[in-house]
Amino acid sequence: LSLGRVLLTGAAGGLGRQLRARLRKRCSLLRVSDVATMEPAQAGEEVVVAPLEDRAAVHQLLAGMDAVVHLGGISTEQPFDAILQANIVGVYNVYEAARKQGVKRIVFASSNHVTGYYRQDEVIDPTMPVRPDGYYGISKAFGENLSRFYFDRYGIETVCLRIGSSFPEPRDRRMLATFLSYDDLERLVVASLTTPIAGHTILYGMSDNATSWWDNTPARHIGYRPQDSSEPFRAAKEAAQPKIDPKDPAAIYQAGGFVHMGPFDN
Ligand code: NAI
Ligand code: 15L
Repeated sequence: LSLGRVLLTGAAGGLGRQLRARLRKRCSLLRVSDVATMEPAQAGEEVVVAPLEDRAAVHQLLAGMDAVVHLGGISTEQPFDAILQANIVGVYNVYEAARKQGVKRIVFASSNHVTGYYRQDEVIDPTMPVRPDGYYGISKAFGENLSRFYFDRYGIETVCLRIGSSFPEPRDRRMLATFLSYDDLERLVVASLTTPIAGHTILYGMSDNATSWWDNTPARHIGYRPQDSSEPFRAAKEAAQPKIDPKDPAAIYQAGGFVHMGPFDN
């Protein structure tokens, strides 16, 4: 089943490089974009350097596409002005371009930091109110709300992936709960692109971890079935990292160390 003509933003990043290699063989055309330098185009690819805050450039990026996987933007907590341009103006440009260019489905890389101020001793689902842990999480909540508006008003479908921690392996104890393997990331993105009716859906991007803070039951219709788990990494991670102080906010809140980032003097 071909995924058709797909735009991948953030293609120079950690997840972008993974998904580029994995999606390439499934698309009739994969257009990849970033503000940073990317590998040259292979067969079936187009490579376009474009900043997301450049409205005209983003409108060109979406021309002729069937779907977008929007990973581009700032991926950690940073000063508001930087987040405003890359993540807030950037995601607005993507949705306005989708409306004008007739693109009907978007997979939006949101983040668990939309709900980072829930506690590590509670299990939440995607229907619960957001509790962002910084400007970065707020920008992702903006993207989720913006995409809901573009669905309600214009019928553009979006699957918002509140990605946990997607790296080659969990980096610390916290990531035993939040880990998303690269293979499961691919499964999640492919399910989001191919499910017959996506509507507007929010779900957490996680593997089938033994410990978890998130319940994806409200998004079962997407058909995502994780096959990996953080469990094989548990013994090594627990041996490498002493238990952190339970009074430390980084151990209390799902955000982990993000609660210690900022404030910034702009
Ligand atoms: P990354 O930081 O490695 O990649 C992001 C890419 O976006 C970079 O290549 C960067 O050059 C590009 N970018 C930044 N500002 C831009 C702008 N103004 N215009 C055009 N391109 C711009 O991040 P990573 O890990 O690959 O994450 C991809 C997406 O997934 C991000 O949106 C991130 O917020 C989200 N995410 C990732 C998680 C993870 O565990 N890796 C967890 C939660 C969310
Ligand atoms: C994110 O949103 C970040 O992009 C990523 O770098 C990780 O820190 C991840 O969340 C996490 O919460 O572990």
